[in-house]
Amino acid sequence: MAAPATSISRLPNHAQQVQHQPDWKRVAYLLHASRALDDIEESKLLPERKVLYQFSARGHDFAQILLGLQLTDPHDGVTVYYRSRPIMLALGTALEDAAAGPLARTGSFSGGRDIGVVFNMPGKDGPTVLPACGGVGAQYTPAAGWAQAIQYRREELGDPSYSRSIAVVLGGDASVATNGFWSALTVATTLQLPMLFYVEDNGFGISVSSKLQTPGGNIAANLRSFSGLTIIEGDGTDPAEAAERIARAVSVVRDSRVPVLLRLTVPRLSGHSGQDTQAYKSPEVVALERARDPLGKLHGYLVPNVLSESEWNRVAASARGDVEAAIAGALARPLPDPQGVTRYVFSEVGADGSPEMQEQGGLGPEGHVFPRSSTTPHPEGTRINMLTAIRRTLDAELASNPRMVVFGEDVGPKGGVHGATLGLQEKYGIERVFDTSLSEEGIIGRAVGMSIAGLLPVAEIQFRKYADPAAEQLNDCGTMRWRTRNRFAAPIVVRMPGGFFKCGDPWHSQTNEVAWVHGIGWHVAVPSNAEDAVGLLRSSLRGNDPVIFFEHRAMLDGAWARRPYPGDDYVIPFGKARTVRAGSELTIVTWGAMVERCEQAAAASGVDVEILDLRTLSPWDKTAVLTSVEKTRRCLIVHEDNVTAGFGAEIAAVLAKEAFFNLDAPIERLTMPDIPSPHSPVLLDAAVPTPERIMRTIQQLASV
Ligand SMILES: Cc1ncc(C[n+]2csc(CCOP(=O)(O)OP(=O)(O)O)c2C)c(N)n1
Ligand SMILES: [Mg+2]
Repeated sequence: MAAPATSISRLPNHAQQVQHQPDWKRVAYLLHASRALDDIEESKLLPERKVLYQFSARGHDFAQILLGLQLTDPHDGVTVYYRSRPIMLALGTALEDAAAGPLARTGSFSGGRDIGVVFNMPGKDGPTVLPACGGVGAQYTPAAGWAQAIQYRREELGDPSYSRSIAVVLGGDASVATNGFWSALTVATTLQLPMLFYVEDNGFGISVSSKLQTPGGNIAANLRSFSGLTIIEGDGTDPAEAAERIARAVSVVRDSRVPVLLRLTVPRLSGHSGQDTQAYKSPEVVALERARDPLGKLHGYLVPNVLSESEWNRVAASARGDVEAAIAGALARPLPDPQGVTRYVFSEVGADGSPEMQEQGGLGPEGHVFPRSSTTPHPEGTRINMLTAIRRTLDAELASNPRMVVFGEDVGPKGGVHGATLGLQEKYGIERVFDTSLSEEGIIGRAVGMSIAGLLPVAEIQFRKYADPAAEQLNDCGTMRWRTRNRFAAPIVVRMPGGFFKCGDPWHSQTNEVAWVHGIGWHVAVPSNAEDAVGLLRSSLRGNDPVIFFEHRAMLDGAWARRPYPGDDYVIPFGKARTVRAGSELTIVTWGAMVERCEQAAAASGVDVEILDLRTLSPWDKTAVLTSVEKTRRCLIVHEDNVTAGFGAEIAAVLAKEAFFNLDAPIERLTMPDIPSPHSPVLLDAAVPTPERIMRTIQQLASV
């Protein structure tokens, strides 16, 4: 057996004695199985169009298998990417399931909803593989969230079974150029989280050289002076070296609870995906890559010292036979049922009335029981502003739910730039209420990882516009339940202030709440006053779906929005509009800061106006709107967001179809024009609907 290769820089001494002899026969079997899957897909199933999207792992496979066999702790969490099938096999994915994914059959990890190599695996009997994403770099920050949740569950929730658990993220050499990589690296190193960054460097991102992803092409070399990070490098095709490096990297993270970056060089022996001819690689490069094939090297390493030639051949034949049987089994599985394609966007209730719970993610699967809720307000004391109402609700829920954590930029000692978390860190400690690095992708991706690890993350985005850098994580969070066919969900709550205040501007005053209504899987709440903020926020914090909770800046301390605190058990179910004012001649549908303005306008208009405050836009109360419009026969929709494809367009479309014969006038919209929010109060008044303009529009519409 070859001796381990020499040690590398910056390793703690204890790691020098790491045991790294894997079960080589098992490694050989898994490697042959992975090759057989790739081979049959590439040579048969892809040309036959039974597999539509193929990603070969040839060359990456060997080292991934070694890594997977090291991940034995039941609370290890792994985020993978599209070239990660070998590690899935090593972690226990059955061959038939692994084959069924690319064939888009039932029973696979997405039931034909997602590309076959975009894996997930709930952690019932071992490590969790968090739902993979197609976006390169998206895998990093959820892994950091998992790592932080390990610490939280061990230290705050006092669960010693997390003492040696780690988070592992797999990524390619091009992925190190992404925001997600740098965001997760910052989180893991500043907080010293037990997280392994496993970089599979094949020199290419599709066709682009790694020299364009990081200067000189070697991320490990560039990160050598990065504080708080242990770097290990090696050849991912050399059996002895790869086994030693991987065992060492895992053991440093497990034992020392610190982040490690392990960069292994590997050849990509096939095209990037089934469609890629690799015409951009010279024959010399292809030949050099072939010469590095880890399968040949493993054969040379094991035969005859560990396995005889005939044993090796038997292992290869049995893996091939098992894969052929698995593919036959997968092909015999039914195709997905088209009738079910719209299911599991949100949590669903079964025939017996109990939730059809996701297997993993959020509080539900672990049986968390919330205190009693009430839909009846019990107003207490004097009126408080919306900001205090939000803070008090967070406080009450933090007190009763040890799995809840609140975080974002400046939410710690400062209490948030708007003051919503003032005093909460002092009361609940730095582990439960904490500042984050300035990376919205890091905030949301971390929240996703924490949620999958069974916590309730409540993330603050400082201003709505600054959710933009987190767009990918927000999207992937919302679609998770559907993508995984209810195996996983990440019910996180994202609070974000926005809208105009005393003035506007293109950065702090955007509303654009419609983006998440259009996005998949998000509930969207837009409270207009303190009482509704309490009820809607508590519903969000006790729900089982991700929520965007929009806090309008003008209402946070607005006098009109003040209400008495409605009690620590008060909840408002989503999708229930509030009738702000009953009337018979015209319906206004509105929400957020426009509710107050509509009320003023209606009072001065001389028209008998009914005002509905939708309170939530996803879901929205269609029944209330249709019932009101059937009565008044006129509808004005008022919102602060831009007009084109604003949420008013959706309401108008539904009314045009479902209330067509009940309308006496065209549906009218009064909104901001299609411009960013202007700064000068004079310009702002010209853009955002004012009570005067709303009043005039009411009068015009009433006279049609
Ligand atoms: C955000 C994003 N941008 C672009 C793509 C298209 N894309 C898919 S894989 C890939 C290259 C990734 O290369 P690397 O990280 O080195 O992994 P490898 O495929 O080489 O293993 C690109 C550009 C994507 N999936 N996601
Ligand atoms: Mg690459």
